[in-house]
This record gives sequence, structure tokens and C-alpha cells, in this order.
Amino acid sequence: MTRSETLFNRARQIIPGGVNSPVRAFKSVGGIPPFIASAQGACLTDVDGRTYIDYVGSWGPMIVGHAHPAVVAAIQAATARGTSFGAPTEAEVQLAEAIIDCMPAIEMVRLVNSGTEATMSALRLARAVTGRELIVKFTGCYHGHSDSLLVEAGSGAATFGVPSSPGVPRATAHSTLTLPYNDLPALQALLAQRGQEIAALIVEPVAGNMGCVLPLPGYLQGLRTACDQHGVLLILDEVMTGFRVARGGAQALYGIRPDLTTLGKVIGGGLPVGAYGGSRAIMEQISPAGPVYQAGTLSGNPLATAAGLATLEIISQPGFYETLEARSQRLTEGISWALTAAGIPHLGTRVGSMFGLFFTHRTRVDNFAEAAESDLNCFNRWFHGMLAAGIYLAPSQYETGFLSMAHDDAIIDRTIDAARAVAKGL
Ligand code: KE4
Repeated sequence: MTRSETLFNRARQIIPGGVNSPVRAFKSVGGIPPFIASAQGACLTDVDGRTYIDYVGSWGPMIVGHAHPAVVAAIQAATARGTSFGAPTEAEVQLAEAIIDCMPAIEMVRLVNSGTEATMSALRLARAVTGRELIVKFTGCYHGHSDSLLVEAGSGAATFGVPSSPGVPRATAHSTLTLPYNDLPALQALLAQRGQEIAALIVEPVAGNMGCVLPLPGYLQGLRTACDQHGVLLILDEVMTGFRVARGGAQALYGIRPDLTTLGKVIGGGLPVGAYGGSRAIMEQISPAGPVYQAGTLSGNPLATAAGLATLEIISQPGFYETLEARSQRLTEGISWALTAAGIPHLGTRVGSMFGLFFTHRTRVDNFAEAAESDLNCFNRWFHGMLAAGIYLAPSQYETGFLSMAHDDAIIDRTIDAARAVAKGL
């Protein structure tokens, strides 16, 4: 029995599913998740001494690579000055300024501890400033686990949501309407009918939680226009895309100005940071400046802000995104060639250094229903074949892969070689 297996058995006795976040348990792909002992650059090492090339990157934060010397040094220096004060610090001001410098739509920002807190707070704020109660989300998009967002489509599109988890009150789910992603007419019809009741719509500008699904041309601009026509706030959930697909996030890449933006992952550099921001007029409604309450013991934590600031400094260096783009393109093209050579039907998707792979005959996947047509058995064989070859991919068809600046040409070549060998056996 491997040490990971021993630890997993021990963990399952005292932690639900043996993990502190469900996707880590490998339930959809099967098998025992490697317990990680350490990470460096592009690689993870598990407790049995096995090393993997990592394309999960802690689900997005590790864009500069694991244990980057500058990030480690910043955290170590902050630690020596004390780990938490529960009082304002200069680093929080600096991180807020760094975020605002990259995203002009954000004039004011509040730091929290996770993406879930960011989206939950942004929705409360949107309801408060509009005086409306309904929200709209899109099937297949994930925005964290607050009650309003653990909702799936009801009987038909645009009907009231139903809880996607036990414990979510029906009344809460009833306040969330769900629509298919990339379907502008469906949104326009809903807003024409109920726009005056809707506070906000929240959307992943590039969907990363149904696999990697891109917005259709004009879709995001269409959301913006539809929201403007009905006084609905547009919340871009950039927890995953923020500072990932571009330094200014998807809103810069696609030229969309949201009313509110939610952030996480990269801005914490691997430590717990989330954030939400928008215009001064909206954000000044947040306590203590305004009446909308939101708080957090460890919000703006000195270690987390140090890690975030060090990370944002690295990604702001000239050529960072251009290099990441070139490497990401070479990786995903190499994998696709390997699968094509082996005669495996697939569709690769990518925006910047976030990428997906569907085992499907489809030439496009525009929404969750189409993503769900993929061959999950083939995905699982692919996942385990690559894991055995030392390549650590996201353990679910409905997740997204991430590159870091530490994924150099040698790492990418090794990955493509592994893909060639695994593809032949699919
Ligand atoms: P957290 O609460 O996990 O920090 O962020 C929630 C969240 C919000 N918005 C988007 C677009 C997200 O992708 C996430 C979280 N992403 C998942 C990965 N698909 C985190 C991994 C996990 O749940 O363990």
C-alpha cells in the first residue's frame, strides 16, 4: 500500500471524503489521489516520492510556478513580522492599488478570503444597490458554494432554480434563475419578461467549470447591452480568469466593462485571498462606508497580501503573458496532434494559459449540455494514463488545466511525449 493510500484511508475516517474540497478526492475519475508532499516550479512530489508535471496549479493560483523564490521570500519576511493583526496594513492598500491598476472597471475593492466570499458578497451588494432580489446564473458556471449559487435549472430554462445541494432553502434557490451559457436570446427573453425584478447576472467570462468553454463572439457584449437595457448589474466572475487570461483579466481581453468583478486565486499567490470591486458609487455601499454588511477576521491577511503582491509583481514583468501564450499554444497543439494521430475524437479549447479537452466528435462546445455529451470513460482513461506517465491533470472532465511560467520547453516536450504514448492506448 502506498503512503497516499494509507493517508487517504486515515483521512476518510475524520475528514468528509478524506479531502477539504470535493474535487480533490478523484471521485469522478476513480483511484487514490496522490497526497502531495511538496512542489517546485512546474512539478509536484507526492508522499511516495513520485514527481508529476502539474497542470492543476492549485486550480489557478500558481501562475508563476510553485514555491517561486520571490513569493516564498515575501511570505517568509511577512511571517517574521507577525501573521495576522486584525487591523489595517499597508500591504492591503498596495494590493488594492495593484488590482485597480490592472482593472479600470474597479475603482474600489474589498479583499476577502475566497472566491466564494467574493461572489456571495458581490451578489448581496448588487441586491442592495438595485433593491431587486432575483439573480441570474448560467448552467455549468460555478461561483463558489454560497446558497444562492448552488442552484441548477428548474424544469425548463429560465424557470426558478432548484437547489443543487441539500441544505439550500427552496426559497433561496427560487431567487436564482438559470439559463444556458452562450444563449443570448434566452437572456434577452428573460429580461424582457422579468428584467425589472433582477438585481444582477453573474457569469464566468470564460467558463472554466464545465471544462474550458469560450464565450461565443459577441456574447459578453450582448450580456452587457442586455443588462444596460434593464438596469441589471453585470458581475464578471473572474476568480479563475482574473490575471490568468490577461493582466487585466477577461474584461480586458474581451473589452467588457462589468459593474462588479470578483477575483481570487492568482491575487493570493497560493494563499487565501478573494476580492470584489467595482465603481466607487457601488462599492461605497459596503460597510463601514455604507449599510451593506460584509466582514472577515483574516481578510487582507499580511501573509496572503504579501504572496499576492509578489505574484502580481512577477506577472507584470514585460513579456510574461506573451511567453505564457506561446507555451500554452505549443502544449495544447502538441496534445491535439497526439490525439489526432491516434485517431481519438476530441476538441481542445484554450484562452491564454487556461485550457480544456473534451473527448467528443463535436467541433464546438458552447454550453454545459454539449460538454456533458463528452466521453467521460475516455477522459478517465486519458487522465489515468497521463497520471501514470507523471502528468497531473485536473481529475474531472468539467475542470480546466493551467500552465505556469515554470512550464518551460523541456516540460512541455515531456508532456507531449507522454500524450503521444497515452493516446495510442486510449
Ligand atoms: P473558492 O471559494 O474555491 O476560492 O472560489 C470559488 C470559485 C468562484 N468562481 C470561479 C469561477 C471558480 O472557478 C471558483 C473555484 N474554482 C474551483 C475549481 N473549478 C476551485 C477548486 C475546488 O473547488 O477545490
